[in-house]
Amino acid sequence: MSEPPSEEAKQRKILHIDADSFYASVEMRERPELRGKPIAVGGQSDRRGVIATSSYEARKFGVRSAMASSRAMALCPQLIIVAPRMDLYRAVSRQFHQIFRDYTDLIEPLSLDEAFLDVSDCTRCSGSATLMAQEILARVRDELHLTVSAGVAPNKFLAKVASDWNKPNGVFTVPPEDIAQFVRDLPVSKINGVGRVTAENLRKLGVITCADLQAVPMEKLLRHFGKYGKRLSEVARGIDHRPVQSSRVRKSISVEHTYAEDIVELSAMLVAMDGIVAELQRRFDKIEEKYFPTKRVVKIKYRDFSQTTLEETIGSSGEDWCDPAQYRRLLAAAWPRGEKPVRLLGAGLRLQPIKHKEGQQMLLV
Ligand code: DCP
Ligand code: MG
Repeated sequence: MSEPPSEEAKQRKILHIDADSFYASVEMRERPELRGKPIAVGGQSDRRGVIATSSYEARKFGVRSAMASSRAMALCPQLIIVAPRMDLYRAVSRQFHQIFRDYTDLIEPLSLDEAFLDVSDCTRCSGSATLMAQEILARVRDELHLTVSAGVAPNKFLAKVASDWNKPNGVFTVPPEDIAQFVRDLPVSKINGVGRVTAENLRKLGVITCADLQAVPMEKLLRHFGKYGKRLSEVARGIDHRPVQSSRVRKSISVEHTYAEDIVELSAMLVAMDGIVAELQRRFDKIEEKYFPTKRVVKIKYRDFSQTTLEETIGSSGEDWCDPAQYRRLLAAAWPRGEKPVRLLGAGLRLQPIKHKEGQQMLLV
């Protein structure tokens, strides 16, 4: 008789779920007059003036995420651009997660519209991950009037690739016995983490598909890509041991800079602070879907290594969290505590995960 599989060898069942044209679909659900039209979310009024996403109708014209709104309008003059409503999308995301939790608690969100679910221990649907995915799609459609797509596979890498395969509103399963065939023709650019630069470096080695990558000796991969070479070699064969991790909760985000020469004048510190806050803003933008800032923090390390921090609760919502003027004001208030030349300045935000606000703004559908 065979032994029960060890934890390591146990076949996992992973779902990757990704909403279809997420922000745009939510807007079309809320505003029926937009349905069936080329629409985009983002744009004009947004201070960055870019498209966050577009409806599938708009995509036919080439309108894409991260494109300048002016270019999108040139491609599709009848395009309707609506302003994003993040609170609404957060509320919808929580509703997705409520459905997911009927299948597992092991959920790793990647963004508001995307998550990995480890359903290995779920007994619903006779334990069939594909049936669970189909049921989730049907529930999202019936209960939330939106569509999502799902990838089903024994690991995160394959599940994520697969969720794109039958998009929109589709499920694609990579069963263990199909892995070798599935990866063979897969372009390496589909590997999560292989950006334009890595793809180009791989191309120079003659590598376009995962089959090409499998043929490259490990020592060559290590030479060209360092430690990442090992991971590349594994994913090329469809291997990925990363567990699904319920999200790590951040308590704060900060940017610090140590200056080559101490800064003596407060006026120069204030100018330097603007640069630090710009970087903080850039980093916070990447996680803003998951956290609310609760406090601003300024840190000063003086020439003699003594240090001080000053923090301030952020008041009403809607204010600009990374407002440089607010950080300058805090710095000007904190510096006189030591009144010495400064070797390091820092700016940060204390954070609260958005899920803690659950229930406060539930959307009625
Ligand atoms: N988003 C953004 N800026 C980008 C990419 C995305 O603001 N450069 C936002 C808007 C999207 C949401 O994130 O609606 C989800 O991103 P996806 O990449 O999953 O794109 P969509 O869900 O819009 O479309 P798809 O159907 O291709 O998943
Ligand atoms: Mg999506």
